[in-house]
Amino acid sequence: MTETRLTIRRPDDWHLHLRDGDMLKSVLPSTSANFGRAIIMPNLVPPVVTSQDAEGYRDRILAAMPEGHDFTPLMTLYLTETTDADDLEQAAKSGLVTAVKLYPAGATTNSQSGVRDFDKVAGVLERMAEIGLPLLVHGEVTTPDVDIFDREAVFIETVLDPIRRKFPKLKVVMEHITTEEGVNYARSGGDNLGATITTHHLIINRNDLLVGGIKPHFYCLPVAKREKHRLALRAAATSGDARFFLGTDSAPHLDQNKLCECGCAGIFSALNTMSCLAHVFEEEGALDKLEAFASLNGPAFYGMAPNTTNVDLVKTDEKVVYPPNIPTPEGPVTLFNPGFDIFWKVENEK
Ligand code: OTD
Ligand code: ZN
Ligand code: ZN
Repeated sequence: MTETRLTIRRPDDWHLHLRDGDMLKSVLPSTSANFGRAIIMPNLVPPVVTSQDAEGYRDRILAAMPEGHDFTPLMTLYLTETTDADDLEQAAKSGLVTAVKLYPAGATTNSQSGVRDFDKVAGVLERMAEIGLPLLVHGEVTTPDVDIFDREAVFIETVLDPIRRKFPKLKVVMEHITTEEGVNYARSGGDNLGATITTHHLIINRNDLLVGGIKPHFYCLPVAKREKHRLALRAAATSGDARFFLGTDSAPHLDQNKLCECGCAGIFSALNTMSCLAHVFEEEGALDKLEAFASLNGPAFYGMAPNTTNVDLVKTDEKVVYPPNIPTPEGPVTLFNPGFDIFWKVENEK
């Protein structure tokens, strides 16, 4: 049996949905087994808005952690038009909160409390620029006249670029970019602009979602785009460029909430992400860039040190079989199916 082994620093996930309660307990081990840290998205119902909310949520995550796992949740606050700049500053300075998340109202799952009038958050953005707290943006406009496939490109032009011009010192992460325009805009920025890329957007395009029958488990927001965009994302992720780093956007929903007339957006990929990424980077002849994407560029952007332990990615001739779904007390959550056989597995440092 032939074996290829790649040792990299333990990866981090710079964009993750863990939910709460039973779902949190069910999905957390998929991440905490292999990742050192993750930026935890605040779109609970109700959202994580105040430092007190973040503290409570962090404690619930830590309480749900399996024994022996060494994982740090990095908390975020959900920016609303009434966010208190002082509360935010205190939460940042105490280390409780690592970033603030901007959702345009209605852009994705549980984003009803998001921002409608950007002038109302100018004071908070000013403060964040001052103290170096990053703003993470879900970069899609939500006005009904803009086609869903154009929402990212229009957001960059009409919202993101004006914000960055108004607050040139503000650190910004373009979350889960899905287009060539997103890649190009991230490349045009300086070192205070970063972009996360999901595993699934490196693998699926909109044909995978829609051709030959609709695939609810490939439905996520931002929606997968045409092939040229997927190729642009692959080029960016595998380039080694420090502005691009992994954010899985693993977003679990019960199957029953995806397989219905109005199915939820979100792909659960935490469990097999590193295996899928090794496959993608190998396909691109860029295995030597995987560590930068998954383990080095993210911490560098956030001003943190990389993890001190390693993981091994090991490829053998033997197929790695992941379960099709994971159980929760309320029903199964389907795991992202990349559409190719997986031969890479993750081994934790002994
Ligand atoms: N996209 N689903 C969810 C969030 C993300 O935009 C996102 O970050 C979710 O279910 O929370 C999704 O498709
Ligand atoms: Zn988002
Ligand atoms: Zn997300």
